[in-house]
Amino acid sequence: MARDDATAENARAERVASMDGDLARRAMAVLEANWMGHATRASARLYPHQWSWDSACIAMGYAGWNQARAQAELRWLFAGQWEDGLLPHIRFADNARYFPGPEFWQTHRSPSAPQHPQTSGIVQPPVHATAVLQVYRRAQDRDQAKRFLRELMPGLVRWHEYLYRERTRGDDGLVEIWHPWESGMDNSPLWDDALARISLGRGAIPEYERVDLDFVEAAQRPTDAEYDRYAYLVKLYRDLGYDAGRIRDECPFVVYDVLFNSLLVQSNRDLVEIAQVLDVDPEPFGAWAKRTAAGIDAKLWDEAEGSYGDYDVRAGARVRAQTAAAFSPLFAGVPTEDRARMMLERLMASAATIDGLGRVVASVAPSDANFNPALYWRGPVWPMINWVVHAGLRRYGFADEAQEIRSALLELVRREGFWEHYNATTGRGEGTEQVSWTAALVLDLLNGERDDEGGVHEHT
Ligand code: 9WN
Repeated sequence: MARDDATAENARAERVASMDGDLARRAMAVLEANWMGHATRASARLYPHQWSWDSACIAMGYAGWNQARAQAELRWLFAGQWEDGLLPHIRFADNARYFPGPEFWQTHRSPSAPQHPQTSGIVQPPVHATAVLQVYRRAQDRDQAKRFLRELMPGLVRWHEYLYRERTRGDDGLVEIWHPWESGMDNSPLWDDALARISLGRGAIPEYERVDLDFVEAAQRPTDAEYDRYAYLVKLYRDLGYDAGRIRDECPFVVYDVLFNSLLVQSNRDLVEIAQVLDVDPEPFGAWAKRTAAGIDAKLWDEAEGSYGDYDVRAGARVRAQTAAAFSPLFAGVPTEDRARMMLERLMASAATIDGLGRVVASVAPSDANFNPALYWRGPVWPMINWVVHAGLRRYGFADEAQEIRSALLELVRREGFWEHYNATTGRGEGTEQVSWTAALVLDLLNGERDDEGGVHEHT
């Protein structure tokens, strides 16, 4: 970097650090502590590797104060991409303790997996094109940032091509997930029925040992029965050599998830913009966005309920659970204005109210029978979900409600620090601590104050 650019970047880092009292500085310190020299571990203790969707969020957090880091983060992730385009949900660091580690995944059984680096063999929600574009937008050195776009675009395209090639069936434009971990919302009640249908005969469960309970109370983590099924599905995929065609036929867990598909629509829209910057034909990405948005509207909207939701492909039925994922189509500009208004009412009625904070989005609606304020994806407040909903509300012009959620989330973090999630009744920080994407999304929200209306795109 030229001296002038370095000075400008330092000046900007200083400006960012002084935002919101010491909140931004504290957020930056979390990322600094989790920086491994080439990428950022998801958290200080429980998650010592690079996670796919965390990493995209982390890059957005770095983008406003350290472009070099933001770009390095995404480059490192994409260096773990498989030959068939699969972007793995974990890129492993060496010698770190976590279950399931590379010895359990055994991805060498797939001809597409890289020998090095070691990775997992499933995916996470596709928020990467959105992250790449955000990094570009926040860059000061436009030429360099354009080179970064040019460098990352092929990997992004191969990633989406993989999803449309291997993860669709029929022509409804929706992509499917094959593991609860692929949703990013591991023990959400969304998966209860699909997992309950998996009966594990003698010898079906591979040998494994949980590590997570060494770090976090069991009451805030998935059950052993859930872990048995998570491990069983991984074993099934590795036994099938991670062959997508065979998994598609044999997998007992196949879901069209509304959050995953909504993030994909937005990522496609962002690919359109990236293509335009690079003077490349944007049409194929626009067509993907349109197709998947239409699929969400046709298959995942329930008129009687007035809500979007997931679809269990194996059961041939909608999934009944009131989770925050239902609001994610707002983020991608999918619903009509009428539907958006219905969603807004439902959202604000089902939000969590924590003493002195105003409303914030709980992962499961407090009125849902499965709601548990402290149990991971079954109730607690997750920053990423609130970030998605906040952007969705702004996109549709629901500025006051967006502001309410933003303020409440930031206040939770100010009070408690950078936790994985926050108790939906008491607001206490729970799960694991020193969490990178919590810090990064706080930085992005603080930075967003300075953006033009929304930092999200027009509703198309
Ligand atoms: C499994 C890293 C990840 C997040 C997920 C969150 C949790 C892992 C786990 O942590 O999942 O991928 O071991 O519980 O559910 O959303 O990406 O922060």
